[in-house]
Amino acid sequence: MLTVEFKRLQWQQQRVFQHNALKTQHPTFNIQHYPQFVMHIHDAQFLIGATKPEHFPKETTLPEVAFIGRSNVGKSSLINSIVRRKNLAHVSGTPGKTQQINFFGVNHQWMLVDCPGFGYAKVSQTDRKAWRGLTHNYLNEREQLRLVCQLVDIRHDPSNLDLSMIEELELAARRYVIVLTKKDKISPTAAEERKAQLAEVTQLCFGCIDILPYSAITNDTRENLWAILKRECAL
Ligand SMILES: Nc1nc2c(ncn2[C@@H]2O[C@H](COP(=O)(O)OP(=O)(O)OP(=O)(O)O)[C@@H](O)[C@H]2O)c(=O)[nH]1
Ligand SMILES: [Mg+2]
Repeated sequence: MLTVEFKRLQWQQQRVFQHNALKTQHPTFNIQHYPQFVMHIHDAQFLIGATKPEHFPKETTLPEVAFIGRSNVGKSSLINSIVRRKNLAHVSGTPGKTQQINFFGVNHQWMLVDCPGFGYAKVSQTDRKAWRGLTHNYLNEREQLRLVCQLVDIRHDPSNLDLSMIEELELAARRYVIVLTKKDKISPTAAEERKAQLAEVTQLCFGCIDILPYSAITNDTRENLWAILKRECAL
């Protein structure tokens, strides 16, 4: 007879196994051959920049996808890449550019949410606390938030701040994808190694649904991200 504790462990093991299986794609599967994953963007516009939770749009129930990560990691560039626009979200070589939570509406169907970057040394302690509080509030309280893209620079080990964001997402019971940005800057082998490292780090995490190397220059894994967005937001 199985004890309850043993059954629980067995169930947990099974979850981890299923979860890891999800992260591994079949090597011959090329998503670009599947037209159903292509996303047609006919409308994308900036809606509001929120500096307080009271500013978050209230009159909408559209599904939202949020983008979080260190300052300069490529959040705004990723948003532009997803909607195939050059300047929808402001991209800058100067870190700490996005200082509010920016909401963008897409196709009047769903929303992209660009959060302020964390970890930029030159931002004052007070500002840093305020942005952190705002993002925390958004991640924990926002009902229509369906998916979070947590961005990590593919060239570096995840920092303590990256890891604490993953922990925060787990605690908030959010579903999230780890997007490894700037993959055009390293070799495919090094990219695979980084992906494996992140898979190891998140192997006991329940909320992490995928780890996706990405380049906002080549956009070659855009269909993969579209497919995830479509599924998570039921688009
Ligand atoms: N080579 C390369 N450069 C990228 C990529 N994505 C972003 N960048 C560059 O990285 C810099 C920062 O990009 P942003 O998109 O502004 O980064 P962010 O995370 O929005 O930055 P903050 O708003 O300051 O938090 C810019 O110079 C981009 O051109 C990428 O995939 N490949
Ligand atoms: Mg930005």
